[in-house]
Amino acid sequence: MPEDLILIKFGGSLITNKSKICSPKLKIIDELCKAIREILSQGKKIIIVHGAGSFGHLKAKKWNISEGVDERNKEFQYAAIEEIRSDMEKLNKIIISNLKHHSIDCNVYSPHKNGKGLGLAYDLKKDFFESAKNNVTVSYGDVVDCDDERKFGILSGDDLCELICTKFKPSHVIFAIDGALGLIDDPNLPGGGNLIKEYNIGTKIVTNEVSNDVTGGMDLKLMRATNCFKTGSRVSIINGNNPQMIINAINGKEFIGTEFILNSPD
Ligand code: IP8
Repeated sequence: MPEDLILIKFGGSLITNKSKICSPKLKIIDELCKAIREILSQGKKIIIVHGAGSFGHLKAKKWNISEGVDERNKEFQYAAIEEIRSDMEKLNKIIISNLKHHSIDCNVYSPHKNGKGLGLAYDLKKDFFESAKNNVTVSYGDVVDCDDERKFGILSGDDLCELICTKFKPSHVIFAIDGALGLIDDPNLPGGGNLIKEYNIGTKIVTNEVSNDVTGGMDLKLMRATNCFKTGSRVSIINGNNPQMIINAINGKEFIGTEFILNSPD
């Protein structure tokens, strides 16, 4: 396992205003990129995967893109796919230019241009990370084609994270989220529930995310994060609005968030 390869997922709600179409959160994107600079300066290699937020989910939901082709609406769907892919490229460019602003040069891996297949069936290419400029590769959730009757669908950034773990075995995977300090035991409890500091994988928790997401929201994230942990990576879920916590976690310092663990039953 490459000790120095870190995978960071920027959640879509962290980097965009989810309910306002194509609305980036520029300040937090800038702060996250600054944190990436610091992590790189410690000699780490980094893969960044970003979610879609309001650059992807709103139109994908309107045209049912995650369900595949609908013969009655396919013209509208294909037009929407063009728009979503272009919107995702715009969001990606915002992140890339921010990285550049912090003197970070990177490779971009656009999922729909480089592969096919939905969810874990996506054929992530071997050169995904190998040719990384300055040891940074950036990719993102996207609308991708597939060979079955659905013809297309959504590849979530969370799916990509699990695929990357299987192939490249990063030492640490960080899911940077918005809206909570990490995993919460039960968001329906008075006060919004309690932070789970150590999440013993497999433990059932309540997630109440009803959102505009066409991918699985927190449930998918939890499943993908658990599977990343099972490939041998360290996994943490951290509120990305305080990027110092990401740096602390990577450096083995105390941080606020959730650390995945495996406590075998006695
Ligand atoms: O936000 C979804 O990626 P995610 C991609 O990482 C699209 O789940 C285009 C909705």
